[in-house]
Amino acid sequence: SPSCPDGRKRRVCYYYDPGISNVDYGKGHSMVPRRVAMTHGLVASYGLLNDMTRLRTRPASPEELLAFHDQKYVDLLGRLTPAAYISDGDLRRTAEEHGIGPVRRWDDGACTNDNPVIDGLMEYCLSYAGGSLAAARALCGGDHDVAINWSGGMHHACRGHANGFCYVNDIVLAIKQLLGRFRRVLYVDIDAHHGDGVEKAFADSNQVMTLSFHQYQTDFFPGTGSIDDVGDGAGRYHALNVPLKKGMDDQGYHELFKPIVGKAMQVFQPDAVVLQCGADSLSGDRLAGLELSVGGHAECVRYLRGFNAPLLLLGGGGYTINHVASCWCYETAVAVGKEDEIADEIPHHPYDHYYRSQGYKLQCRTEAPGSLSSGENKDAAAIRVKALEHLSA
Ligand code: TV1
Ligand code: CA
Ligand code: ZN
Repeated sequence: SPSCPDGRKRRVCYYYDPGISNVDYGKGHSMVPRRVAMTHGLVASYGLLNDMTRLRTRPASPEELLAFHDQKYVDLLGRLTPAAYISDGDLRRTAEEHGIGPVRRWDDGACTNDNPVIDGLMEYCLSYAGGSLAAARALCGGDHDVAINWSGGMHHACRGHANGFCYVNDIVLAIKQLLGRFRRVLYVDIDAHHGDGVEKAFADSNQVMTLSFHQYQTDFFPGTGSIDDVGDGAGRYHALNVPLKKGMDDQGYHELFKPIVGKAMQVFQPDAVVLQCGADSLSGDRLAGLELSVGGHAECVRYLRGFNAPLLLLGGGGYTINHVASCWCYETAVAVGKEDEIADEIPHHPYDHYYRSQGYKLQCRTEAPGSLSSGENKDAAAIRVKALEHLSA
């Protein structure tokens, strides 16, 4: 029987490395990798693992990171441990030059550090990058239509620099892998933050179109991604940005997302699509202020899946971890075409106590956006017009 509204089954593969549950950015840090283990626990409890091929893959090799990152930075990641960071002054200075380790110290001795020296740093990087590379290879091989790595999506990492909780840019690596087989790749980024690292890596390319939707206001990280940033040289109009005000809800979001992504699909005609599914765009996130529901967020996945191009789904941000796991589990159901079959009631499983505050419900069924009264303001309408203009240029 058909598994989705368009009657076409999708062959889905899925990467998960249980080692992620031991990765710790430090006490009080916003980034909690355990949310990926929670997602996996939910996916398993709903029986969705039976609908996907599990990618049993090796971690990436340090050499594979060199497809984007520079040698000095990869060497640093390989040598950097919490103990070596403390005992080796040269290493400490090098790490801090590359954005890793405490750089901001407060008078009271506390320090905030987006990119800490974590235990097992290189293993963690090689695992999530290896997952995105394996997922990309699965799409290149043609035996899968959708490939998922919820531990990937680290869109801020630069060639030789950690940035915004991201050490290695698995997205750039995966897109480069896809370009070995596909001529044009569309990258769509629904994380609440601007996908700056990916945009910059392909800013002068007309083979990759990058399209980021993000909260944009003074003091919101990273501060780039204005509507007027459209790429350089041959890549002009192949980088698109859709800046959003905080408070943007499902309806307002999709009045932008669908026309803009639809037009991008039409004019760019990509051979493969990468969707960074950062879940910090959900309402109630601890860092961001957008107000998507799980249903509204997953609608982005459903919409892109409907174009039938090979689709790579990656994670990203997301700081209210029970919401993140609910969202990515539901999106896994969308990928395999079971979104109408999945019960809102969360099954009993080892992580179920995390969902108490949401009444043990996935909260995936939301009211259809009203068709009459538009929730849109003038600013959003002007952004849509400009973005569509960039796509016709
Ligand atoms: C340690 C402990 C680190 C508590 C970081 C929020 C923390 C943040 C922390 C935090 C925090 C940021 C900046 C700092 C500009 C920098 C995965 C120099 C309560 C994809 C990355 C956001 C988002 C970085 C990543 C941002 C992603 N916000 N508490 N740090 N200054 N950094 O603002 O896009 O989601 O916040
Ligand atoms: Ca984004
Ligand atoms: Zn984010």
